[in-house]
Formats: sequence, C-alpha cells, structure tokens
Amino acid sequence: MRRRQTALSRREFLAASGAAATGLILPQTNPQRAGVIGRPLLNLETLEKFVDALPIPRMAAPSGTRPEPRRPAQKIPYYRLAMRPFAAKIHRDVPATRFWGYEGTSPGPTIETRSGEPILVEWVNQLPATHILPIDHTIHGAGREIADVRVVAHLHGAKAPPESDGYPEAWFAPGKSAMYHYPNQQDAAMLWYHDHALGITRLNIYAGLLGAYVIRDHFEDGLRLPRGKYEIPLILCDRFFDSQGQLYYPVSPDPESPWVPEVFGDAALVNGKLFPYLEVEACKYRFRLLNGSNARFFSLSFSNGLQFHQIGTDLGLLPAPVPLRRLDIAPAERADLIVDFAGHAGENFQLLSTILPVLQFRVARRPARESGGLPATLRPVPKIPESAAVQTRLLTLGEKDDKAGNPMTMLLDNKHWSMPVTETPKLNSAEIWSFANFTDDSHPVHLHLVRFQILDRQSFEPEEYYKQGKIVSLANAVPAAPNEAGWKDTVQAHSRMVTRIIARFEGFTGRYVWHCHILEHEDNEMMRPYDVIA
Ligand SMILES: [Cu+2]
Repeated sequence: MRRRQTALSRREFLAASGAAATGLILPQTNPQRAGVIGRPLLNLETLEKFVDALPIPRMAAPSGTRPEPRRPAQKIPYYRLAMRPFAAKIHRDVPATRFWGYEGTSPGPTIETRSGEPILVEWVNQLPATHILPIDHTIHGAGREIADVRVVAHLHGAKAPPESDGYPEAWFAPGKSAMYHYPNQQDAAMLWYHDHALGITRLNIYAGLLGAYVIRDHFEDGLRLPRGKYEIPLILCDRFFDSQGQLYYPVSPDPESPWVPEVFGDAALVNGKLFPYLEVEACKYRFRLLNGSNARFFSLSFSNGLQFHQIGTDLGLLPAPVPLRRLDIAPAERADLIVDFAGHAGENFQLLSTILPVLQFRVARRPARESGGLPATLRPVPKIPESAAVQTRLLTLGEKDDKAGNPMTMLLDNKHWSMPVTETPKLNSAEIWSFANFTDDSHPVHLHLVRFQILDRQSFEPEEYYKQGKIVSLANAVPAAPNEAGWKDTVQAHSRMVTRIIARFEGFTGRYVWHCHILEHEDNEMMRPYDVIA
C-alpha cells in the first residue's frame, strides 16, 4: 500500500479524481469521473461493446532499395515512414479521434523482415509545430527554448548501431527526417518501434506513435506455428478519451508543471479500437501481444478460463510452451501466445483485463482444419552462466518526493540523466545488473541494444539499507517464472525486490540508454545513458 499518509499528495489527488489509479493495487474498473481536471470523459459504460471488428495493422511496403551503408555495392530494402496527424474511429458510436501516427495510422504499419537481412528506414517528421498534449517544460530536455514537437524513433529490442538507435537527444523537428539502418542480426521476435524524444516520449506515444516490427528466421519457420491469417498482432494501449472522443492526457494541479507520475487510462485500445471483436475459426491462433501502454500493467485472462500457451518472450521463442490461464504483462513487454479455439466452436468469449473485457472472440461453428502446431519444444535458450559475468552492478530504482510526499522525479542509481555515464560494459563481455527497487511501484526496466536473461528476484528491506549501507535480504531469491525464462529486453522490477539480470553486451560499441518503461518515469529522469566500450 501507499506509504504516504500526508494531506492529499499529487498522486492521491489524481487517483481520487480518476485521472490515475495504481495499476497493480486498484482494480482496473472505471474510476469515478467527478473531479477530473479539464473535461468530462467518454462514458464507457454506455458504449455498446463488440460492434467493431478488430483491425489488423497493414504491412509496411518498401519504397525501393538503397545501398547498404557498410557495403554500398549491396542494395537493401528502403522504407519511408512519415509521422502525421490523422483522425480515426476508435468505436462505431464515438466521433473520430485525432491521433498522431506513422503513415497516418496507430498502430503504424507492421514492418516484417528476416534475420540477417538489413533494411533502411527513413523516419520523417511531418507533424505540426504545436503539440496536441500538455508539455511540461520543467522536466529534462523539454525546455521552452526548443521545438515543442520533436521526434526520434527507437526500434525497441533491436541490435542496432548507436546512430540508428534513436538516442533521446537525437530528435528532429517537423520538416526533418532521419535515415536509420537496422541490420536485423538477431533471432526471430516481435520488436516494436515508437517515439523516444527526451522529455515528451510519454506524450508522443500516447498520441499514437508506435507500431510493430516482426523479424522471422528459418528456425521459427521450421516449427510450423500458425501463420498468415492465423497469426495476429494484439497491441494493447490504455488511454483516456473525453466525451467528444478526443485523447485526454491527465495533468497535475500545477499549470506550470503538468507532469503526472503515472497515467492509467480507463479505455483499453486493441490495435486502435475500443471493445473490438475478432471472428476466429475453431483452431490454433498465434497472437503477438504488446503492451504499448504508458504505465499500465495488464493482467490478462479469458472470460471462460481458457488455458493458453506462451511460446515466446520479448526477444524470441521460449525453450518450450508454458501453459497459462493468466498473463501479467508490463509496458513494453511482448508475449508470443498460442490460443487454441478447438472445442469452442460457436462460442463467444472475451479477453479480460483483470475483470473488464477488452476483446471478444467469436468462434465459428463449423469445424476447422489445423492451422499450425504447438510443438512440445521450441528453441533452446542457452543459459548465460553467472560465472561468465565480469562485473556486477547494484543499481537502485528510486523516487524523490516533495515535502508533501508527492513524487517529483524518479532516479536510477540516484543519478540524473545529465550526469556523466557510469555504466560502461566492455563489448562482448557479460555483466549482472541488480535492480534494487526502493519505491512502491513496479518498474519495467529496459536496456537498449542487448537481450538479457532474468536470474532471480529477492525481497529486501529498504530501511536496513539506509541503516547498514548494504542490501539485507528478507527471503530466498526466486528464479524467473517459466514464461520469463527466455530472451528479454524489459524486466519487471518489483517493489522492495532486487531483480537480477545477466546480459552479454554484443553488437556495437557506443552510447545507448537504459530506462524505466513507465513513460512518465522515463520522461522525468528515470533514464540513464550507458556506453559499450571497446
Ligand atoms: Cu518506473
């Protein structure tokens, strides 16, 4: 529970007003609406559910070929994705919503590539000069002296050279573009692209700047998993909409500093629709799930209790399918799922977020042919032995509050974004990073460039750390859950736990970042640069 017992803190104010709720503690029901700052919200209770078909983001098509930057004799596919304002219907009975999106859609078009086949993407900023959401000019990198609208695309999960990684300060203003090179020298997985501009990432992504990026390879092909119309991306994003159907981003009571510590919207979009339905055949489907929310941890299950299998994590296939009836997925995490609708012909049931429906499945009555398999084993994930680590870093996750207990900023290792680099792993070396979370929140911690494995989590007592200057464990370490025991790029670091990961820093030398993927935290100092050195 919250430790703050003082007069209404900023966070409590927002929770009470319905503009924020603590995703893990409070049920994700419709918050009370009275007192929301600004304007009345869309009434979700009166909206008819399951009247819109689930949209499937279209596939991006290359605009031609260009020379490969490192081997100019070789021509590689060239994509051009422009960021533009657009309007789209989130629901049959809601007026069209103004969004920002790649190629005028949100989620943007899905880029599909193959492992080992590099591509170029030109990210083009065709947005207007004024932001549609409230900028806080007091937080890092968001001063009044620079352009309000600025973007930089990051391909989350990519082993990409630093100049193509979307460094948060490498943003560009409307009218400009950036050419990025993605070598795709990595295993089959679903990555995602999204904006990463310093100090306004939370607003740019909330406005709609995200999309899926799928890498395939021969190993995955050989497993004969459901493909084509039987493989469907499910991109979940929570949002607030006002009564006119427009995006609403909560603000603090202080007009000079509108930043809020977290946003948990009451409306869950699936591929850009509210309460969509999906007609399926009575056979296996592969769902590529992404939590694209700013701060919400989704706890997902089926209304009929259906068991499903997780076959992959953020960055690839698991060693074997893991049977689940509930999946907890943090912002930026992906889950590769197989759901078998056989035996449910003619039924309708829903995907639930905690207790609320987000997507309805309508299973056809007629029997279906088999769409693909669910192999007993998938892809070996060789463990990186702890003995391979040349360095162990203890890194704190902390929060600075004002006198009233309002969270004012979030820090990694008690350091601000602008302080000198302190994490300098050597190329090709392995390191253990231990995240000691002193806060009351779970933080999804993301490292750029690398894939990692979760070693374990162990609870500790923050007060003892303050007294003794060292971590005092309260219980035995708990290994990663079976459905986390694969390649990851984002890890849930829970409150008052030390979460340990191990990574090999392969691919490129240069400047990258690691950060919390709660976007309100990331935008307010919970992000640090790191250097991979030769
Ligand atoms: Cu965080």
